Amino acid sequence: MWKPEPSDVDLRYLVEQDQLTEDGLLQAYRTMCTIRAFEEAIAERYAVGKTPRFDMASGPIRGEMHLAVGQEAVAVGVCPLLEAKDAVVSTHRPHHHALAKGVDPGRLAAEIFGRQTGLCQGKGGHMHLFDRELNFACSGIVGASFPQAAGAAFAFRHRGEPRVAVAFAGEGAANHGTFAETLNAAVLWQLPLVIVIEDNLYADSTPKWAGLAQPHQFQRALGYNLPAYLVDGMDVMDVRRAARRAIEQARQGRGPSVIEAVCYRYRGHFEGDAEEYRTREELERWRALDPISRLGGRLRRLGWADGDRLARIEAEARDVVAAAVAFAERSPLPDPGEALTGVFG
Ligand SMILES: Cc1ncc(C[n+]2csc(CCOP(=O)(O)OP(=O)(O)O)c2C)c(N)n1
Ligand SMILES: [Mg+2]
Repeated sequence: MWKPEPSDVDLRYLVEQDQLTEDGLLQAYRTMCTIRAFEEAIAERYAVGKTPRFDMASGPIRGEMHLAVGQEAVAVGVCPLLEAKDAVVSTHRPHHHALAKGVDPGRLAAEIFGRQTGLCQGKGGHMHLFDRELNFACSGIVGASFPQAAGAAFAFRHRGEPRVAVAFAGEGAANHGTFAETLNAAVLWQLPLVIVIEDNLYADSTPKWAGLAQPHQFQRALGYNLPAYLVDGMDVMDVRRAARRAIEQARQGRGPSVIEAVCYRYRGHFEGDAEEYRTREELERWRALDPISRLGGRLRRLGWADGDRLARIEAEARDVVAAAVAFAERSPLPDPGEALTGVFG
C-alpha cells in the first residue's frame, strides 16, 4: 500500500475537508460496483465462442477487448464532478470512464455487442464510443485523447463557455509526442483542460520501467508550469480531492492541470492476453488495495453503511448490468443497408 489507510481521526478529517457526504460516498460505491459488474459481465460474454482456439472474430462480441477492472476509482474520482456539458475524451480502455460520466449502460453494452441500439448504432464497437448529450468520446489511437480534449477545451474558451474538458490516457500514451504538445499549448493558451494519466504500470506487456525515462508524469508536467498531482488511483477519495481542485481551476478560467493516478488493472491488457510479463504475486499485492473494498471499509468505519447495505448496493449494480446486457443481446444487428450512413465518406 503506497498510501496507508487513514486512521479513524484522519478519515473524519478528510471527509470534512473534502466536503464528502454519506450520499456522495455511497453513490461513488454504487458506480464503482456497477463498473466492476459491467466489466466482469462483458468479460464473460466476450469469452463465449472463443474456445478452443482464441479467435477475435468469433462469438457475440467481436474484435479486441480492453477492460478496466481494478481502475474504477480513477473514473469515479473524476467524472461525477463534471456536468453533462463538460467533455470527456477516453482511450481504448473506455467503459469505466463512460459509465462514470453517466452513459447509459444499455446503450453502452449494445455498442460493445455491435447492435443497432448502441451509442453509435453498432458501428463504433468497444473502442469508439460517442455520446453527444454527455459529451463523451474515446479513441483506439493511443495518445489521441490529449489533443482531442484540448480541442474541445479550446472551443469552450473561445466561445466563453464555462465548460471543462478532461483527457484520460495511460502512462504509455504519455510517451507520445501528443502529451508534450498538448501540455505546451494548454498552458500557453490557459485551456480549461484536465489531463488524467491513468498509470497502471504497463503499456500492453511493457512495464513502465522499460518504457519511460521518467516514471512520474506529474514531474514531466511540472516542466510546463502547471499544477500536477500524484494520487493513489486505488483510492477514490484521493483521486477526487485532486480532481475537484483541477476541475474548479479549469472552470474558473485559471488553466489546465495534470493528475497522475497510480493504479492497476486486474485483467490482461486485452482479453486473451497470456500475461507472461507479470506474476500472480504482483496481482495479489494490488488486489489487496482494491478500491471498492477500501471504500466499503471506510463507509463502515464512518457508520454510513453496514455489510447488508453494501451487499444490497452490489446486488443492485449487478441487476443494472444484467438488464443492460439483456437489452444488448435482444437488440437487432444493424441493417447492412445502413453501413454508410452516419459515417464520414
Ligand atoms: C498510436 C497507437 N500506437 C499503438 C497502438 C497499440 N496499442 C494499443 S493499447 C497500447 C498500450 C497503451 O498503454 P497505456 O497508454 O499505458 O494504456 P493501458 O492499456 O495501460 O490502459 C498500444 C501500444 C495504438 N492503439 N495506437
Ligand atoms: Mg498503462
